[in-house]
Amino acid sequence: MRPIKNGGIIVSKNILEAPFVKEMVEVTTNLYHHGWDERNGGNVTYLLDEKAVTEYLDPTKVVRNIPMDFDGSAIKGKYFIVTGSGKYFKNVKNDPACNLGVLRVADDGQSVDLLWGYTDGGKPTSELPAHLMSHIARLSVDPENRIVMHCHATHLLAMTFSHDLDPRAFTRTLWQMCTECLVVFPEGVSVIPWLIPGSNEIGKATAEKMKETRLVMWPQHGVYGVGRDMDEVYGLIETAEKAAQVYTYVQAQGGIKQTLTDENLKKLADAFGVTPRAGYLNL
Ligand code: 2HA
Ligand code: ZN
Repeated sequence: MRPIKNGGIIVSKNILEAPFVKEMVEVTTNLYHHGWDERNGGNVTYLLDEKAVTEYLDPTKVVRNIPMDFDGSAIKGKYFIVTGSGKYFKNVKNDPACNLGVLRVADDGQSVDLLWGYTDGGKPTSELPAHLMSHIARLSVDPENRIVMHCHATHLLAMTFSHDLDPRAFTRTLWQMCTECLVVFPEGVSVIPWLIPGSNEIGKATAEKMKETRLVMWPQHGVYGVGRDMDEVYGLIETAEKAAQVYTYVQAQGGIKQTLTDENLKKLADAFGVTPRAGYLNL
């Protein structure tokens, strides 16, 4: 809590009431209840305006400095709220201060300054490199991007075992499973090779793809999504996951007998004013 002078009266703004904390609590709870983040699965990072942070926290009061293993100079000074390493999304709502942290990328670019949270001495998610690299990449193509979200969406994950991993083929199947998919992610989804989680290598591969698509599949692991707000990124993952669920049922029911044709998809794109990824429709 930070004491603030308001007309001569000292008041304290409770960070637990901050909209960005509430949004993090809500989204992690939803991810848990969908079954997409078992145990310590999943991680979320949310880029915050300095002004929003300083309403609740004194930016000169650094709780501790936490080293990181990659170069974040491109976003030094930027503030994020980040889920904690090893923390269970199931527990965020009962103890946000232990399971979340507000941090600023330090001037050296090699560490972060913790301003609030991780009260048990914890650290930011082990996927911080993939997240921050994805923020940097995404901001280069969309300056309004704020959120990177990773989860283990069940049916999407399952599809990475049974479906061709070619991004065009993967995207086309998702587009065909629900009419809304093409409208929600006309740029398609990317797929990276299987790589070690938490590594800079997986961070670089993910971030590179984030310049082209807001959804990136991690085979045999899960999905990454980005967006300007929680609704956008959650909605993206939810829509792709629903399509993957339908695909699972369709396969279980004996396979595709009819589907959306490329002509249907083209008409849909025209009706909703979206441009399907070039070369992804056979027209
Ligand atoms: O943070 O999901 O990919 C837990 C994970 C790692
Ligand atoms: Zn994961």
